[in-house]
Amino acid sequence: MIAHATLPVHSDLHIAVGASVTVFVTALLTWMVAAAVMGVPLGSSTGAPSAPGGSGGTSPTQTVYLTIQINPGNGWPQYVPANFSVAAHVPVRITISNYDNGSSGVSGEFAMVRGTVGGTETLNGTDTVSQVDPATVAHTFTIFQGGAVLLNAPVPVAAGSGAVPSEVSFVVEFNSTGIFTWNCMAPCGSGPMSTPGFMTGSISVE
Ligand SMILES: [Cu+2]
Repeated sequence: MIAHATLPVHSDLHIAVGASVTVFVTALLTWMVAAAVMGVPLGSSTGAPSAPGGSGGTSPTQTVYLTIQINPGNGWPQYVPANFSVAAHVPVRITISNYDNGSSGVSGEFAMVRGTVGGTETLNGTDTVSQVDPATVAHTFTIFQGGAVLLNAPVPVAAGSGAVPSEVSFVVEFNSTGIFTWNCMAPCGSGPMSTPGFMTGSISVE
């Protein structure tokens, strides 16, 4: 009777301990991956490291991947994710994969690359450019500050049917913390352009 009574208890205890260890390890791994992605030094409780020590050290570049897709529900183009966080004072590489093959066209101002490191963006992993043909632009990734363009990255259309995305990649470094709103300045539709989560969103610089 006693053996029968105690065994299930022990068994349940083991399951409970195992589950909590699994949850803890999962949480730890999640934090480590997030910390690595965010460029936060492991073991440090504060982010935003300054210039890397030592000569010839590589900068702790963060990487952000954004996708422009057509929302299957309403057919609007949208950036995914639209809202994300980065650390201030470190280079951030933003890579945008665009599956939209429809051109919106932009004015010349928004066909120029502005505010990136080097004043350029890389197209499809090969061509480094400071501007693109305005007629080929599907969307832009643009940040205004005080009425001036702080950042502008034009995103060309995807070729053909859009099965293979066009890719734009650039590096930007935020010098101050805060919430930055980004917009697409290509006239891709009043709905998506005015709706957070589609062609506008926010970057939390921490
Ligand atoms: Cu757009």
